[in-house]
Amino acid sequence: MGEPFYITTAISYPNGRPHIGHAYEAIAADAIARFQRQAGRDVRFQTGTDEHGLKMVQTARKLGREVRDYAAEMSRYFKAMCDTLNIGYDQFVQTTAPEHHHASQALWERMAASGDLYLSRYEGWYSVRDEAFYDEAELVDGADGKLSPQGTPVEWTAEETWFFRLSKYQQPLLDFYAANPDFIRPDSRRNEVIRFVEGGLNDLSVSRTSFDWGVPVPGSDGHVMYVWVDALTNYLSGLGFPRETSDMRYWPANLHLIGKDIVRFHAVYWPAFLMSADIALPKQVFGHGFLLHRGEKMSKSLGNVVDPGELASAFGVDALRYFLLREVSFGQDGSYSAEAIVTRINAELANAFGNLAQRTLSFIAKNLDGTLPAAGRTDPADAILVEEVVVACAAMKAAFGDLALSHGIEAWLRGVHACNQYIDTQAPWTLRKTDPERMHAVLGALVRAIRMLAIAILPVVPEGAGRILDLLGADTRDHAAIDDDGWYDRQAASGFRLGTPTPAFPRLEMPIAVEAG
Ligand code: ME8
Repeated sequence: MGEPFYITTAISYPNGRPHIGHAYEAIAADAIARFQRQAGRDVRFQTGTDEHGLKMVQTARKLGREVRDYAAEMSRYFKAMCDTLNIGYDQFVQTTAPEHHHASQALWERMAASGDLYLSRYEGWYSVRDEAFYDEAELVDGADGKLSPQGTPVEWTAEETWFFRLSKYQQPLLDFYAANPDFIRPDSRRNEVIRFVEGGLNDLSVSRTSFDWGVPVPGSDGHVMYVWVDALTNYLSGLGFPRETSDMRYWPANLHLIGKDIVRFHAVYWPAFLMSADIALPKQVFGHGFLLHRGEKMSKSLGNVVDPGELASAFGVDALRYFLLREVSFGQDGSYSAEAIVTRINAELANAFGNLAQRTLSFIAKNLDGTLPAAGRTDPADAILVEEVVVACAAMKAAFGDLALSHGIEAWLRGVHACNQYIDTQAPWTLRKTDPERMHAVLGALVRAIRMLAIAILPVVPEGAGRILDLLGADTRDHAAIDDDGWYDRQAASGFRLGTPTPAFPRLEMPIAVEAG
């Protein structure tokens, strides 16, 4: 086993079914987890649902449901989404689990032992939609009163609560950001956080008494923890904290992958809680952008909240995964629509790569009875092609290692395009009659290239790329194996035979039903 790599998504509020934003985050995290596994890391990938808080209470009440049952039911949709989208998580945390309560109380007790918790009276603004407290100065004027900086309604709350001495951590946090320039990414988020912390930190209200749906504060009847205190603790509770389990080797986390709207909680509150509890800080928080439908923010009232399951059944899981990671420059907002998905998938996945693999492999199946031809008469163009693909795959690896996902896929496409140009120039279908020896060498170079390209793109499109590799009998799928050019000769010498391929990445048609929404 290699060095541990612990990646987490945010845990989602199960106050409704998952939407495409949840799917986007899960897909990105899954691709990174698969990529790091290929690179030999001992990966732990965690996701889950954030089941406490006033938003859950109010939603369940509106629906006339028991909040516990409602949370449990909706959480199942999030799990099902992961199954549908090929999200290979290792742990799915639900914050209503007794072990999670226990972990949150253990963290609380450590913060109390540091003298960082005290009882006082809270009076201020709260947004239930964001589950966040805001300073008066941060609010903006809306048509019907004050709104949070995120544009959500706020209400005045006044109650006795526990406070966390966040103010004490202003300087330690600024020092930490300065010493760890990669802690918050991308840079735009980092600058926002630094400006916010430099502006001064007020102590944070960390318990509520006006409802009881949450983790009870130890030794303080009537108080439940502020939902973000317990929610953030999921990253530890999922490893067994406070027990010294073997899974604790994954702490500190390498990457908390979250959306841009919740960077403050992860890059300010969470490290402050951990400093107080004397626990190591995560290595990186990456705030990805928002996914917009045709450039507009999704909202139930606009009727453009598309169910990721519907998108997956309309276009295919691989196609959805590829589109989202390719289309959106990681870290920025992105837009999706059925036309954009169909256009992108047909051009790149179906035509450029799928067709390359399908044409080459079915030609071998049909004309050579599935046997991989031995060397044949080589030409410098063959080695040049293989080298171009090696370089493209290496560039993709470097980009993925740096979370530049769409740039990585772009680099990969350069390898795919090189193959298509090579086919056009070498015209193996013509060589069949005129120069079979030369055709053998061309097919050999193409099979080598297709195998490397399939391994490289596997984290993005595990199903289709996996099928191509299965067909080639290529079992080893990690980066160490990718440019092992002994593979082809061994495989050809072993007498291996390809089966008849079916297209791994079919062309898409515009579905009417999805666009109607
Ligand atoms: O914030 N595009 O849960 P959540 C991309 N429970 N990402 C989006 C998005 C969109 N349109 N909408 C939401 C919570 N997200 C808390 C997290 S973590 C300890 C607690 C992202 O269900 C959002 O930024 O509102 C967040 O990372 C994730 O989806 C869950 O959002």
